Amino acid sequence: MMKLYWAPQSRAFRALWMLEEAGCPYERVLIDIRKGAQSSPGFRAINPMMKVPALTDGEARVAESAAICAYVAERVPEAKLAPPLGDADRGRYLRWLFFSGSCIEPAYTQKFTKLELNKSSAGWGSYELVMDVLDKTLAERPWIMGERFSAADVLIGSDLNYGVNIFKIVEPRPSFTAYIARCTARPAFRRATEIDQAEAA
Ligand SMILES: N[C@@H](CCC(=O)N[C@@H](CS)C(=O)NCC(=O)O)C(=O)O
Repeated sequence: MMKLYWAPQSRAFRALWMLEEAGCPYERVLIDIRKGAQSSPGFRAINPMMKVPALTDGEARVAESAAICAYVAERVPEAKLAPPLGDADRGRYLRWLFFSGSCIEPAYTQKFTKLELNKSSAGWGSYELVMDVLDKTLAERPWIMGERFSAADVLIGSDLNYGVNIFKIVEPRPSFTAYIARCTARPAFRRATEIDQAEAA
């Protein structure tokens, strides 16, 4: 059975939401990052970066929230959370899956730290460019891939929800507000939120 190493109120929420979307049995192992449990030798063997989330599945070890979402989508194909191998949509899907860690997260860090960077050297261009591309895409469709929800929405939905509603570093735009409302209304998102809040309390 898949085991999720997680902590409430952290990026582990993405993996929690993804597993709830997949609807498969899994076990949760709490890593209390506020008390330093992430640096125990046992957890370091799973993720030497000492960060949650991490996932094990038999001998498999997966870290990085986007990799975990991709892994779970492939592990539970019946949940249809990713276009299958060979599907023409696979390219766009992978692009959005990687967009979270490669573009959205660094753009947030840039905004947060007010870093001035050369747009050609920064892999994400600029914070404004990342937000404009997301805005244009989400204004045209309910989910990042179109009509169908996918693992990429777990990442991008979490990023936008954190950016707009939790950290408040992203100025709300109509497309973002509507997209976040669609994401947070999903039963799996609500179950994950209940689990997260129960542990945080
Ligand atoms: N790139 C990682 C980031 C994970 C991450 O930064 N996790 C934070 C919580 S949000 C953490 O475990 N921090 C504990 C620490 O670094 O000591 C991912 O997407 O999974």
